[in-house]
Amino acid sequence: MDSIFNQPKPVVTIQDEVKNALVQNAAPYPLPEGKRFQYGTAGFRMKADVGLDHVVYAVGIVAALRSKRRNEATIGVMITASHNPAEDNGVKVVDPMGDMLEQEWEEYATQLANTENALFGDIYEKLTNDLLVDPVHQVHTRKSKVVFARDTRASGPHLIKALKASLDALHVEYTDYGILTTPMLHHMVRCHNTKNSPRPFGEASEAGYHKKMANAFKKAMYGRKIKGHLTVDCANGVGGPKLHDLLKYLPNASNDGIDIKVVNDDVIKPEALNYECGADYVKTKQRAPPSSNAVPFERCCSLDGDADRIVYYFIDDNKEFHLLDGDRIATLAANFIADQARVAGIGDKLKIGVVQTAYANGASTEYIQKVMKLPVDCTPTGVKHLHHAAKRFDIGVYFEANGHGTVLFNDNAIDIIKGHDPQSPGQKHALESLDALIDLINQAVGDAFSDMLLTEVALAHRAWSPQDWMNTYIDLPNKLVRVVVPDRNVFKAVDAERRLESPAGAQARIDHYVNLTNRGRAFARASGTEDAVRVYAEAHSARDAEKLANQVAEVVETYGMRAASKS
Ligand code: NG1
Ligand code: ZN
Repeated sequence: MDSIFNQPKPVVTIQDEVKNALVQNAAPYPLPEGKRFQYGTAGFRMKADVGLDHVVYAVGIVAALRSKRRNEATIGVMITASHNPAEDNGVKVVDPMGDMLEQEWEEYATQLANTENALFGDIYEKLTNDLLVDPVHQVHTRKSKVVFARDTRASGPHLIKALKASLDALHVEYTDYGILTTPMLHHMVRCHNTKNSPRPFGEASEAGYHKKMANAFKKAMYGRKIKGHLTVDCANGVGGPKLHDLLKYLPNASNDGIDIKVVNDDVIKPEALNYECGADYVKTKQRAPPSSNAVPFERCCSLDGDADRIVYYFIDDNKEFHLLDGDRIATLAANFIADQARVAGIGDKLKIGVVQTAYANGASTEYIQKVMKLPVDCTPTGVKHLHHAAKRFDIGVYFEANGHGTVLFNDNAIDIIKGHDPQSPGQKHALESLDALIDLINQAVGDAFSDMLLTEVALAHRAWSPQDWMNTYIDLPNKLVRVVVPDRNVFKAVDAERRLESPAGAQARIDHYVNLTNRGRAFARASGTEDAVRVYAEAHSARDAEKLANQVAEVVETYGMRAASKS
């Protein structure tokens, strides 16, 4: 039988007008000499003034191609460098359902970013033929669609100009959302692409985002009261103005709602961004931002620079700091959701699970498995891996320890929650809270606002103070070390990054030290965002965790040097 796959592949020629425009519009954004760009875990991220405009121009081409590949679905482009310093910036591409760009396409983005201006027309033609033309998938003349936004960095407007220049050359239909948090942009993308589907995500506007979340929050609270107030550190980033917007829609303290005190919301002084504040500062320094004026035993949380990450914390009456990180949010959320499902009478119909990375504290993993009796999956670092793994559950809760994460409800879970006939008022309450959570949780991507409101709802339902939450399990002391080596790429990790496959012999040395340590666990892996190897160690005591981390760091240094001297 003559299958269409046997037919010769047609060749598409791009009009000279488009190829020339691609080259001409790129003129203000040359490829800097001697630089090599790579689309990593967080897209492209670097100092904003060393060729990032060239990279962003190239990303416009990627987004246009990606939209065509997905039958002119709307693709997102976000300009942000998250928790990095103010002088950095970055860019990442958002796929149609609001998730991260498909991994295979990271390579095309890398190729385009490293292309000289003069070759943009030719590479566009080549990639069109390689990626879009096959006997079953024809390139048609409908326009690609892209939506984009930026955070509050000073370099943002210039980079947006570069992005528009390549989108214009390709006649892309686009919407400029101005300044948004990263998760808000993901929300917009998913709204656009689900407009006519059986499960529309919502209204693709800022007001639409705020209304959806505020209404879901009110429903999920179900008349519960929140004790005390919550201090939110916005890292002097985009989260500040956007949280002030969201607060206009949320019920306030005098209205049975939430009493939020916003701190670090200065977006006027560019250098203030992420400076001595924000989720990354709090997690890595293990201390409250000096500016937060934390009151003993009151809930505090910190967002990162683009508001896709959150950690909670409090200080006690000795001013001692207590961190409630992504692992804590995951356990709180999973526990709450599993309980509500049980009360609603649908617990046995739903497969609920938690996804973590190797950086999750061992005590949290044990708590989920042994006390909560839920399955735990471990994936490599980077939310795209966790997101993917979470889809294997009906309700998949995923969080990185540093506070990136969300909860995914699949169609089966949504159908069961919406379709179950409650047998008692208790069941009805629980079903309605679960239903509200489907909207409260930003299922496109981890969202600091949504995770914050979910945490508040779960604490209110349990009437828990931050200490009650802290007392659910005791973290194992741990230590994270950054080791600089001549070439981090010689360190190849396997088994969800928990073991080193190469350099040969290194893992055996690590195992040796781990086996000598009481409750010891350690691993080393090359960072995906920095030129370094990260070492993580935990043990029953802080001294042992530190000792083990130093021993493993030494193994990494030795094997790193050895590999360099051989090459
Ligand atoms: P790398 O640099 O690959 O360890 C870091 C974080 C990740 C994730 C990414 C993206 C740690 C140990 N690693 O990755 O969790 O957040 O940045 O931003 O926190
Ligand atoms: Zn971020």
